Amino acid sequence: MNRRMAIKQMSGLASAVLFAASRVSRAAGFQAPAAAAPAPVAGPFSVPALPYAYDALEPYFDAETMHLHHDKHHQAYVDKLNAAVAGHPEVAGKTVEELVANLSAVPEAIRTAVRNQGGGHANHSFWWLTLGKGGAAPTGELAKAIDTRFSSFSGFQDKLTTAATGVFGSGWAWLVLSPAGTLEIETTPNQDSPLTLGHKPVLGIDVWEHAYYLKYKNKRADYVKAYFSAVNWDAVSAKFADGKKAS
Ligand code: MN3
Repeated sequence: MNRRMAIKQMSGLASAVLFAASRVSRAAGFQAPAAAAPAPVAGPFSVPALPYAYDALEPYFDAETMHLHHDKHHQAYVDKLNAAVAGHPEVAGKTVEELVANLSAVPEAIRTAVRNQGGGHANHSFWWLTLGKGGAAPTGELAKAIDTRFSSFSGFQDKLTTAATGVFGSGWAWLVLSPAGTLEIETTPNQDSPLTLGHKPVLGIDVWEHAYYLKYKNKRADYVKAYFSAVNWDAVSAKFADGKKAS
C-alpha cells in the first residue's frame, strides 16, 4: 500500500468512526433541534408545558414521540387556532374548552377550524395532564364507579381497548361522564371533543398515528396496551371528582 492509499483508507476510517459516534449520541438520548423551530403564531392560545420530562413515560411512550407530539403536532393545532381566531375578539376571549363546548356560538366562518384545531388543542391539553406514573390503578370514588359500571377494572380496560383499537382512521377513545353523571366509553373522530357532546372527559387515548407510529408502527393494539402503564391515575381520579362536583 502506498502512502496516498493509506491516507485515503485512514480518512475513510475516521469518518466511519465519526458516523458511529453520531449514531451513539442519537441513541443515548433524543435532543430536539434547538435552532430550527419556527416561531409560534401569536394569539390568545398557547401549548401548556408538559408537567414531566419528555422521557418520563419511557419505555411506554418514547421521548422522540413526546417531543414531536407535544412540540410539533400540538403546537400546529394552536398555531392554526390562533390564525383562525385573529380578527374575532369575541372568540379570542374564551377558553378553548368553552369554544368546543358550544360550537354553535362560534362564527360559522371559523367554526370548522375551531372544531378541528380547537378540538386538537383542548384534547391534547387534557391528555398531557392525565399521563404520568401516578398510581397503578384508579382510586376512591372513580375505582368504585368503574367497578359498578364495568364490573371490574379489567372489564373496563377490555372495553376501552376494544373502543380504541376499533376507531377507523384518526380519533380518540374516551372515558367520560355523561350529563346524567354516569361513566361511558365513547370514541370521537378526528379532533372532536367530548365537550361538544356535553360530556366531561375523565381519560382519553389519542389513536392518531402521530401518537404511536415511531415506536409501535402499525401495531395500535400494542400502543393501547402500553397506554395503561402511562396513565396518571391520581390525575384521572381527580378529573372524575371534579366532573362529579360540576354535574
Ligand atoms: Mn395527538
